[in-house]
Amino acid sequence: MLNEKVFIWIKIALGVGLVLVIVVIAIVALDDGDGGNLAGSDADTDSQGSAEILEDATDLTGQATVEISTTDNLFEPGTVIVSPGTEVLWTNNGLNYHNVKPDDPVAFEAIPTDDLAPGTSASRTFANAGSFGYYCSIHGAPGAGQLGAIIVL
Ligand SMILES: [Cu+2]
Repeated sequence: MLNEKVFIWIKIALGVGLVLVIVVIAIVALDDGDGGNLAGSDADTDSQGSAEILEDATDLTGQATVEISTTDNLFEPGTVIVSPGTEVLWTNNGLNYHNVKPDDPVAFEAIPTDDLAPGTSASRTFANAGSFGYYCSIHGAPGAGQLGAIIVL
């Protein structure tokens, strides 16, 4: 009797263990799939966005330094095309405080509000090709309000 009960419990334990292993494998597999899809869709969105933006962009390729005037509340020119290695200099010509934050938080180092007070300038250098949308978080959000884009070709 005892041996039969123990055997049954061992069977149950093995069954539960197998189910747990399957669940863990399924979760890991789903996570991997999501991560891959997210990265893929981000890249797709960026390339499509830059293609649409290119028509309205100001071509400033071949210049070592490019200036963007920050006013209340616009970046002018809003979308610029520059060459790799270009220093982009934002100057706050407005009366209000502004900042420069990349749509993708890790795309480039943001320029904080304190570094772009009225009458001051701050720059970032764009070494690599890509499309770098940005915005002022005081007067905009990613893709809305006070925004611009640096397209490095
Ligand atoms: Cu602003």
